[in-house]
Amino acid sequence: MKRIILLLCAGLIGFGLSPAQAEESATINKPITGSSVGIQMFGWNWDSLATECTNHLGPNGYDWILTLPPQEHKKGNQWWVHYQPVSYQLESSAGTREQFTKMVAACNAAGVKVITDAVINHMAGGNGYGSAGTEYQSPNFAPLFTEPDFHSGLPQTDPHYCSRDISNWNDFEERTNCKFPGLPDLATELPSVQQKIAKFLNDQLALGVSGFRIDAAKHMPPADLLSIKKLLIRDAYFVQEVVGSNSIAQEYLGSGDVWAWDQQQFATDMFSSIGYAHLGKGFDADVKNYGLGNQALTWVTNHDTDHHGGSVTYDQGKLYQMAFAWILSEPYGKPMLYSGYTFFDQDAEAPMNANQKIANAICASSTEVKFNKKAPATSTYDQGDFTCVERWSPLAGMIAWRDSVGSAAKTSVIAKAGVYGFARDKAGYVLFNSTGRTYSASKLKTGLAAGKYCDFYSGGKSPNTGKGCRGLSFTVAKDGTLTGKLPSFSVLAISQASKY
Ligand code: LM2
Ligand code: CA
Repeated sequence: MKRIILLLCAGLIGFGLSPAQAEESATINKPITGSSVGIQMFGWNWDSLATECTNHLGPNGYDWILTLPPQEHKKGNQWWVHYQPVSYQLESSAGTREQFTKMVAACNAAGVKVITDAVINHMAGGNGYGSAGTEYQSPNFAPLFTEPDFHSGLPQTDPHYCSRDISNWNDFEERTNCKFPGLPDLATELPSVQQKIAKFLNDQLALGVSGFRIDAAKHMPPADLLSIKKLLIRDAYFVQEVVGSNSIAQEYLGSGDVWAWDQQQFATDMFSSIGYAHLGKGFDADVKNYGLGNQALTWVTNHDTDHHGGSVTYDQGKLYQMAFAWILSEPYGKPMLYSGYTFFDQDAEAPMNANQKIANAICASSTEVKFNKKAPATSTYDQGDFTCVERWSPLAGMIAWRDSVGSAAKTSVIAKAGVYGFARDKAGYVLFNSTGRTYSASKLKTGLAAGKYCDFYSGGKSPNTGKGCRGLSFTVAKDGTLTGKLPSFSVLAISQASKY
């Protein structure tokens, strides 16, 4: 994609923009497609994120980041206070408005789009059961919403009136009008409420944000989200959180992209324990039933599954790293990786300063997962370490591999006892060994031309000369087959671009 950006820049410079401004504008307007790679940067404050975009996210090929919710939130030592807005001021424990603004500019200049988490279904709760939700708004600013702006504050005759918590999570009226447990539910069908939400999102768009993760989208009617979208100053990207079944997610395809929950289950099944990667064999058949077209984001874990359970995590060491490599290898979906911090208490906020602000993120020097040498499917992080997934060189290698195979179709799938692999039609080959033993591959059909190939996962071609190989080397025979040894808990990723 780099060449396209340069051309766009050249065009924009013609309109009087500096090269930096042109790069920023090209980044903001670059669409998120199947060839884009995103990463959720959970628990990162704005200052740390700004330097990470410049030094690692941009250089490693990440196209977009998902940040913490940027608005003022309820105070507390738990990460989930960010999901309880008390005003729409861009002031949070992750940083001030000024720091946020600088971060967005730095990321755009590094070619990394900024998607923020937009908590617009509700405001902060507390012991607020039955209340209209106004009492928990910021003491620092004039209250944003008044009682009739909440579903619990509507006349009881209003069809949208509801003052209790959701108990049936799939019923449309209940899941959209009642409270996400304890959280005052905004009457998002009201134009006056929609305008306030749009103003909040427009404020961010004006600062260079490219789009939003719509938090709790399942709890707002798609029609309300579309109305809000129409009030925006630009065509912003929406990815909607519709937890659970794909059939409900399908209702939201008119207002943006969604996450593929069934795919995440596959990642969990394939990489939570040693020796199950071969389950990937069933993935293509499963995808056919998703009904999400090309609007699905694929993922391994997010802040919810990371803290509450239900996914592969950093605890799984090398298997965790392989799970990310897997979503980067499949042609299906728009992959989003996850970079967070380690914890013993699942409610714990990222490490904070004495002034109750999130501390700067510190990355271990390691450029890959900190795995336990004796048990590579476990890890050796200390509490509060940042995992810094965006710095892992095996994944930077996989991003380069993904770019190099483009949209080539998947062919020649093999699956046996913890091993899974496939070709990307004449363009590349990938193989996963999730077992604790070396796998001796014999005559695997790669469809690649005969020659020597350098593996992207273990190091890739030398970046300086483009000639030597820093990783493992594999040979493809005249008949297009590969025979060689793949180490335990590892991935082989070669493509036309890694021939040397
Ligand atoms: C989401 N997606 O749709 C977020 O991904 C998820 O992280 C949010 O829940 C949720 N929706 C609401 O925005 C998190 C966290 C909850 C937490 C809420 C609100 O997973 O545990 O709920 O944020 O902070 C907490 C308490 C809960 C209490 C509630 C209200 O855990 O027990 O309910 O606050 O006081 C009475
Ligand atoms: Ca709602």
